[in-house]
Amino acid sequence: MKLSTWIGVAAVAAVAMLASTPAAAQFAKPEDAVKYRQSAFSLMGAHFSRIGAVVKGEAPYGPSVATDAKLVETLSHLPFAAFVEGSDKGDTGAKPEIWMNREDFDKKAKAMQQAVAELSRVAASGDQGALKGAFGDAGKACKACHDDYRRRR
Ligand code: ASC
Repeated sequence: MKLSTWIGVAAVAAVAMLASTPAAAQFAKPEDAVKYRQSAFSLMGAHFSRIGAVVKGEAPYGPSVATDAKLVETLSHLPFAAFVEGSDKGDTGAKPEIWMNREDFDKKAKAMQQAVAELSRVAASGDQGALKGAFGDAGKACKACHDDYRRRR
């Protein structure tokens, strides 16, 4: 095998190893996982709220809607790998029920990811009339999880 082929094979193997690293191994301490997911949710909330302001007529409709929606879509893929075992304690609003009903939690997470992907699609299409509905659906998907799995703080 040529050297360049070997380098290619090694690179693919390295990426595959990184991608399959268990989520827990990506965080030195449970608090790091809590901080990571809170950061992602905080950014999601900030950009989602900006779209909310447009939907409510408090801010003008414009290209920022598509940018904000794309960010929310991208960010929606970050938090869930950080719900590692043992990170239900400390400064977190995550209820222990997440780890007791992981399948349902993951299902709701996926539903949210699909709803914000649809919101992003609508926002990118420039169809202003469809924005409110897609925003509402995404908000409902956020809330479905919060109702069951987020502690009031
Ligand atoms: C937000 C935000 C949430 C969701 C949720 C939707 O802007 O910070 O957590 O929307 O309230 O129901």
